[in-house]
Amino acid sequence: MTYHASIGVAVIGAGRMGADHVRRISEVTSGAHVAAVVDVDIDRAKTVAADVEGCAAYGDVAEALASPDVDAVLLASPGIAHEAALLTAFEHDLPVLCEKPLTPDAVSALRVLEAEQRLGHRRVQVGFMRRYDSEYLELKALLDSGDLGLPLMLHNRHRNPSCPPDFTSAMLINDSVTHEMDITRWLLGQEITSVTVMRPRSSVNAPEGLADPQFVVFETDGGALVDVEIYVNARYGYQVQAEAVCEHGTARIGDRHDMLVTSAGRWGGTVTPGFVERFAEAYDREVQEWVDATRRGEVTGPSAWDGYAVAAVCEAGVRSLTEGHRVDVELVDRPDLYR
Ligand code: ISE
Repeated sequence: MTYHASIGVAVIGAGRMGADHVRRISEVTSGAHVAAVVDVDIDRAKTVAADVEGCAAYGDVAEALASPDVDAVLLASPGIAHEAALLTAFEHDLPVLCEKPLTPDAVSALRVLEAEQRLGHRRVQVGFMRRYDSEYLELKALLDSGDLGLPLMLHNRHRNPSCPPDFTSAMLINDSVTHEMDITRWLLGQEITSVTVMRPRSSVNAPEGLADPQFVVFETDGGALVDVEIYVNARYGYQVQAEAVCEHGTARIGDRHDMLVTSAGRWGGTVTPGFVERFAEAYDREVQEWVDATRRGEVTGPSAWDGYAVAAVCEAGVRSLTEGHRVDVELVDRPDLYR
């Protein structure tokens, strides 16, 4: 087995997530360094690269990935640009940690699956980072142990303080509930077979025309029922909670209180302001495990199949939101590479 001392990572996309990953790889992760920062806005790439010694800035993905200094790719550009970047990475047989979504829709996700199958081995890990959160890991271990019997229901709450100005009603599904789609499939080891999206009246906090909050129900091929409350303008902070209801007990995560203060007739703790803070440890663990696997010459974590399956569930979800009824999820047969 070849073990690489330090892998050179090209970070594609120098926005909020990309810049955070550059910082993480430079300051937190061991066994990797940022060799290149790529952004269509070359000035933005230069600004982020300037903080890292020996790091090159590029405006073009193909040029960056052809560099002999690049051993792996962290893809943090907008989803619309993922397919082209993934196919370029495949040309160089480079491992890729691809921030969600794999691609914006199931048809393009299938093209990525097909290209990866032509390589004959997995190259892509999709950035569903909740799988690396210590509380979700604990819940997964408990469910897998079978101590509580079979999971029957999963209740999820997902609240953001506010959403970007260009957020649409469909993005509550595609950009936010996408995490619960992945976590449901992973925690239960089941595929989602249908999605129903319901909408209460919109919050006064939501921008005009945005259907926020929404209430989403998944059915699974293992007979479980899953609900997700998504509310992206909750104002008070960032909160993600899950409760599994099993045959012999329940398990709940996400209450997250460290210090509790009692004073002036009230008691309580604090709520994290956003997902970067709430899932900081999960992002660190995700990137470290990706780097460790890459150095061993392996690919682990959520696969391109997981990215495709979630894209298919998103499509059913958006249809349910617009058409107002339950929509079945259509999946192709799982290829051998992903079994
Ligand atoms: C954002 O893109 C994320 O990935 C966050 O984890 C999620 O909480 C948020 O709703 C999304 O917009």
